[in-house]
This record gives sequence, structure tokens and C-alpha cells, in this order.
Amino acid sequence: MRDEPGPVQIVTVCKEDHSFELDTEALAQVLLAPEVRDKNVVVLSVAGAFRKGKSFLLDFMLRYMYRKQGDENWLGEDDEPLTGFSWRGGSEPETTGIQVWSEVFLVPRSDGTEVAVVLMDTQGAFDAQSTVKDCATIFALSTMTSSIQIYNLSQNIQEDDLQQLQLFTEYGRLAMDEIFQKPFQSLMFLIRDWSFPYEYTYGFKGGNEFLDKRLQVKETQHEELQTVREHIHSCFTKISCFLLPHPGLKVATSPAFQGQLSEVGPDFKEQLKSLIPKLLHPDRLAEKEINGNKVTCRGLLEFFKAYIKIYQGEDLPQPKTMLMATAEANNLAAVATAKDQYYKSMEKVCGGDLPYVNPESLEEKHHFNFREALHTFSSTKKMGGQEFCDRYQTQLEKELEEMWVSFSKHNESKNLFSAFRTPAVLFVLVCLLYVLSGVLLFVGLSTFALVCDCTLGVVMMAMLTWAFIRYSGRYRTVGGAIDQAAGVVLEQATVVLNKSRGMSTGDSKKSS
Ligand SMILES: Nc1nc2c(ncn2[C@@H]2O[C@H](COP(=O)(O)OP(=O)(O)OP(=O)(O)O)[C@@H](O)[C@H]2O)c(=O)[nH]1
Ligand SMILES: [Mg+2]
Repeated sequence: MRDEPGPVQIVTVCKEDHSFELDTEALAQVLLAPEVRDKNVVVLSVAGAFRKGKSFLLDFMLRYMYRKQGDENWLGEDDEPLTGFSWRGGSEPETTGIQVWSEVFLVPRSDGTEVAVVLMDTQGAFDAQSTVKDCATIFALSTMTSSIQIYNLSQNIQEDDLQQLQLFTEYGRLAMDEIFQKPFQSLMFLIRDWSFPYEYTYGFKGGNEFLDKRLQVKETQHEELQTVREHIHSCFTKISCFLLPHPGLKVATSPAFQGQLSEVGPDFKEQLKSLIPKLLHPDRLAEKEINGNKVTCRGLLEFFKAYIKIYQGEDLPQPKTMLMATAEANNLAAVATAKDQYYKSMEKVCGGDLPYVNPESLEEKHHFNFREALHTFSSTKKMGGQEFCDRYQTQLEKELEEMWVSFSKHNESKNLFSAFRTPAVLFVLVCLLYVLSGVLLFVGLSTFALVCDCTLGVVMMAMLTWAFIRYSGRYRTVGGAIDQAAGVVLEQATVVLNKSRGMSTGDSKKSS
């Protein structure tokens, strides 16, 4: 026996570290029920700001699904409390994460097929505990997994509603493997408490006219407004809008209201009776498609698992508040300008083909330009406050230091001696070995002289190899090894020379 149907929490948001968890078992229990698992799935989700009656609306959809057969009065009795997804009055958020109804409804269509309908409720966006990333993830996940997303808005479509939609859908698009022409399916703007029926009538007709006007892209519009609209058009295959009247003051303000229809405004009831059957009409229910293929309940479970993994990973960029994003852009631009200024000034001193500069005077120039670049950075107007800017200043200092190291190395490579250091060392080594071998042969130590000759041969081979590598530019690792070996020899020789010089000056001091 199955339990009483009810909401099932499938995605939870951890309040402390803002991470997401998918309850695979719970979702599997819903989606892998034997009678539905191989049916094509329709997912209807409701998303939007918190405390705007999302769960309340879904509960009327549940009533419709349970009672539609033969019951004209599916909306309910006058004194019947409204149950289903948990909803309530008050100012604090109610729904968390993502929930689905435990029962998947099988709906027969006129063509003889059956589809499985999943109803999905989501956590309200922009509450006091969620970050932008939390809201974006919930919205993106529900949009990616649903075939009909209802964007629940209050009173009007404001420009910031469109901007949020753009941000959230872009976040969803990022997570999808390929960029499709239209990555998501159907989007329905549902405007609650519509107060201007004399301009646009309640329902789909007025709604679609209103939406057309709002989403119109005009040549005369600012680019920012155009981009938002084009983005929204490009993301969804179908966009519609429904204008719903205010449900009455009892619904909105009474703490004792339990959902009894007697206290709901007649206009609201009438529009619900029009909206819900249209939305859930068997032949209008759009099946979930991914990659152009219809998805079954079983398939949906796999997509859920894959998508949540993407949002749990570290690969996606962090969506931020508008202030944070703007401040970051300001600071990055200031860092880039300062770096550019430093680079150009140093290029004038020692860049490209300019001749070798004395290291000390180059360092002086570096310090001067470094200070100038930091000054440019700090005098550029930036948002985000001092502490935020300090972080970018540290980054700038680090990057300038790296540039300085590379400039100084480049300058060093122009020094004629350093260019010929390796052959010079090898040449001196050849001469010394030659003389040493002669001396050893003279005193009769022919075995040692032979060793010397062999070493001399090796060094000469190294010299030739080095010359070939420098000429051809190939086998550079071998060239690097020879350079390194010559460097070590030179270093050791300098140490020995310094030591012997130190000893001799010590001796002369003692004797004096
Ligand atoms: N003004 C107004 N209030 C409504 C409407 N529909 C429901 N409400 C009331 O809004 C309040 C919140 O309803 P919920 O369904 O819990 O809202 P929600 O959007 O699911 O809230 P969260 O789960 O916290 O995001 C309840 O007191 C409802 O009576 C509506 O169309 N207009
Ligand atoms: Mg809710």
C-alpha cells in the first residue's frame, strides 16, 4: 500500500554553506513508479519571488487533477480548506528547495497516448536567507527540468523581473551541455493581483497582448533593454502570459484564512476556472524534451542527477548581486588599465629591440612605474568599498611583480656576455683541459691525461651541440641542460676563486 499522496522534498538547500542536495531515492520513488516510469513526462513548475502564492496556486491544480473527471465543481466546496503543497500567510518564506507531488498523474490524450504529469513547487526567490546563487540555481534547475515553467509575478512585469529572468536562464544555459537555439521549453508569465483589467483584460488574451508590448524589441530602445528581451525570446520555444485578478483581502491578509472558496473573490475563482483547465488540458500539455527527444520519467531522473552535479561542482561562475558584479568589473578594468600603463612605460625603456639597460637603473625605472601604476589604480573611481578594492590592489601588485621579472629577464638576455656565457665557459674549459692533459702527459701520468682528453672531447661535443641547438632552435631542453651545466661550472669556479682570493687577502693581512 502506498502512503497518502503529499509533497516530496527532492532538492534541499543547506542554509549554512548554500550547497544543494538531491534526494535521489525520494525522486526515484516518485518517477520510477511502475505505471509511469516509461511514459513521456510533462513537468509543470511554478517559480518566482517568495510569498506570492505559488504553492496556493499549485494546490488548485492538484484539485483539478484529482477531481476533473465528471466533477463540474472541481474548484471545491465553499468551506473546504485548501491542502496539498504547504502554503500559508505571513511574511516568512514557506517552501524550501524543490518539491514535487508524490503522485504522478497519468493523463490520456486524444491521440490515445498517455503522458505523466509531474507538479513541481519551488523555493521563493529573494528571501533573506538565500544568496543570488541559491535563487539562480533553484530557478535554473526547475526551468531545465520542466516543460512548462510558470514565472509567478506580482502586479506587473517590471524591468528587474526580466533582468532576473535573464540572469537565471543564462545560469541554466551555462549548465546545459550544448547551446541549443532555444534551450528551454514553455514559459508562462503569471501576473497576480492584476489591477488594470480596463487596459488588458484578465486571462490569456489580455496577458498575451500585454506581454507582446512588454517584450517588444524596438530600434529606439537602449541596447540594455533590447538585449534582455532578445535573450528571453532566444531561450524559450513558447512564451505566454496570464493576468490573474486579486483574490480578495481575506486571502491576502487574514491569518484565519484556510483557503475556503467562500472568502476568495469571484473574479479570481472565475479566472482560476479558466486558467487551470487550459494549462492542464491533455492536448496542450507539452512533453519534456531534451536534445529534441521526448523524455520519460525514468529519463528525467537521470537528467536531474546530471544537472545537480553541475551545480554542485566548482566549474560554473558564481552569479552575484548587481553591485558585486559591477564592483568586480570596475576593479578589473582599473587593474587592466594600470597594468597596461606599466607595460607601455617599461616597453619604452627596455622592450623589444631596445639595447641592454644597466640593471640598477632599470630597477629604478621599475619602482617609479610601479608606483605610478598603483597611483592610477587607486585614483580610478571604483565601486565596492576600500576592502574590496584592496583585494584587487594586491592582485595588481602581484601581476606587476611578475611583469617586472619578465622584463628584467628579457633585459638580461640582451647582455652580450650572458648570451655567450655558455660557449665562453665551455671554451675556457676546453683550453684548461687541453693544458692540463699536456702537463699530465709531460709528468708521465698518461692515464689521467687520457681521462682529461676524454672529458675534453665531451665538452667539445657539448659546444657543438649547443651551437647547433641555438642555430636550429630544436631540442631546446638539451640546450637548457647544457646552459645549466655551464652555469653550475661557472658558479663553482667563482666560489673557488672567491675563496682563494679571500684566503690570500687573509694571509697578506696576517703578514702585514
Ligand atoms: N495578494 C495575493 N495573495 C495571494 C494570492 N494567492 C495566494 N495569496 C496569499 O499569499 C500568501 C502566500 O501563499 P503561498 O502559496 O504560501 O506563497 P508562496 O509563493 O508559495 O511562498 P513561498 O513558499 O514562501 O515562496 C498566502 O497568504 C495566500 O493566501 C494572490 O493571487 N494574491
Ligand atoms: Mg510556497
